[in-house]
Amino acid sequence: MTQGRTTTFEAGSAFEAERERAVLVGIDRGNPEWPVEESLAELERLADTAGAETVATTYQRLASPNPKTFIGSGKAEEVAQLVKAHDAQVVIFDDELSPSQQANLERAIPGAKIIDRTALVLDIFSLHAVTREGRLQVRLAKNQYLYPRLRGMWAHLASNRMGGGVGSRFGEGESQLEVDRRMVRKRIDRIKKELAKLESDRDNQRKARLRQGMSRVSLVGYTNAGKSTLINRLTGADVLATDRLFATLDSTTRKLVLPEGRTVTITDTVGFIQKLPTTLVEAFKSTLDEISDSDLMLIVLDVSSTKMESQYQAVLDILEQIGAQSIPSITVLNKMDLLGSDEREVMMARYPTACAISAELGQGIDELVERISQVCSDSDATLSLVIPFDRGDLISLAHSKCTIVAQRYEEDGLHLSLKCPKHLQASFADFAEIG
Ligand SMILES: Nc1nc2c(ncn2[C@@H]2O[C@H](COP(=O)(O)OP(=O)(O)OP(=O)(O)O)[C@@H](O)[C@H]2O)c(=O)[nH]1
Ligand SMILES: [Mg+2]
Repeated sequence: MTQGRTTTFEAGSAFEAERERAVLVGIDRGNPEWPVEESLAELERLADTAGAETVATTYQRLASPNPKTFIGSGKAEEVAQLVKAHDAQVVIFDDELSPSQQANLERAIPGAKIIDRTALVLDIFSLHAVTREGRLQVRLAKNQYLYPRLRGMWAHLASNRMGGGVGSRFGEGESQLEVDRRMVRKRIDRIKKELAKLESDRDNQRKARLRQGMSRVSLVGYTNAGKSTLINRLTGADVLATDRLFATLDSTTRKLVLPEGRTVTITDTVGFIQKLPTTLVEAFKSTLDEISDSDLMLIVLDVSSTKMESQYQAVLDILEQIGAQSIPSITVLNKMDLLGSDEREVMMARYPTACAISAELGQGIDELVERISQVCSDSDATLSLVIPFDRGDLISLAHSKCTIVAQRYEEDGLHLSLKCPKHLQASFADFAEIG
């Protein structure tokens, strides 16, 4: 027996009526971390961001998706009825559909475009990508997503009535419906090559920062947690911070001078979401490398979200996926201004080592900066060195970037005891004092 629930909405204003009308479909797997209603509510926000109005949502309780049609065939019939009743143009599934599921659903639900969460997220990414690298990364992800789905998808998009709108912004040139796998493969290779070029520029910038011995701090967190608001607050950057999902796709790096004079870099980058498509994680590798190459992560949490803990877990899962799980981190409880004083106490008791802030109001920022200083100096090593006098470069590096504990001049050079940031240790490796 199938169980489930259907919710419908009255059409909104005339303006909304012009937006694409969408039916959302999920599966209730009985997952307590992400109850299906919550996941569908998030899907509705994503649909809204992409420009679709949700006219009905429905779900079915299933232990695992039906391999043929994702939902059961009876439920698919019900969705087809919903589409008719609400004059919907698009049906959005809350999980990634396999190419054959998608093709079968297109047959079972005629007259509507069938897309999944992945296509929707890709769609938003393509709306929000600004830089050349961001656009290329999105194009890569889309083409990789499209590749196994070519037949079904093109046949579907070939119909004029279905073209355009949510889930179909597949970039320039993609209206050439006759495109075949070989061409897409070629395109993927070309994009990868272009990205590799850009990546080497980025690598050079990163190396330059490394040579300067700056610790690299990255902001990570669920989309809409307040990362961009925080980088603006910390560094006076003017990154767009707004109440919409995936406002930031492109990384921004700014310098921050800590109270003791040490300069670090802070990088704001793309936010995470549960069920983040793997194609996106792969395509955004160089952007995500900003995180996996950093020395310290500020994991920004939105305390006003009822899903904060599940969002935190989703962030930790993705950090593991990109190999960043063991980078030192500070948990930052953001939007504390939205909690009442009792709730604040509960929150602080639950995360006693976290930093509580309001990026918006600038509360708790000094303490956060203090914590960043502490963690950065924790990784300093104490070195005893003898630097020959003809290595003025190293002597000045030591004085400008390290904390000198003691120094004395001897015949063989300058004897130094210093606290040295991790990145600079290699520069001094040949000059360790022996004995
Ligand atoms: N009340 C309150 N709102 C905040 C705070 N920090 C951020 N916001 C709001 O939360 C929304 C999202 O903020 P962003 O800084 O854009 O979030 P983000 O993490 O960069 O989001 P993405 O770039 O989409 O991943 C904006 O409307 C901010 O004004 C805060 O401390 N308190
Ligand atoms: Mg942002």
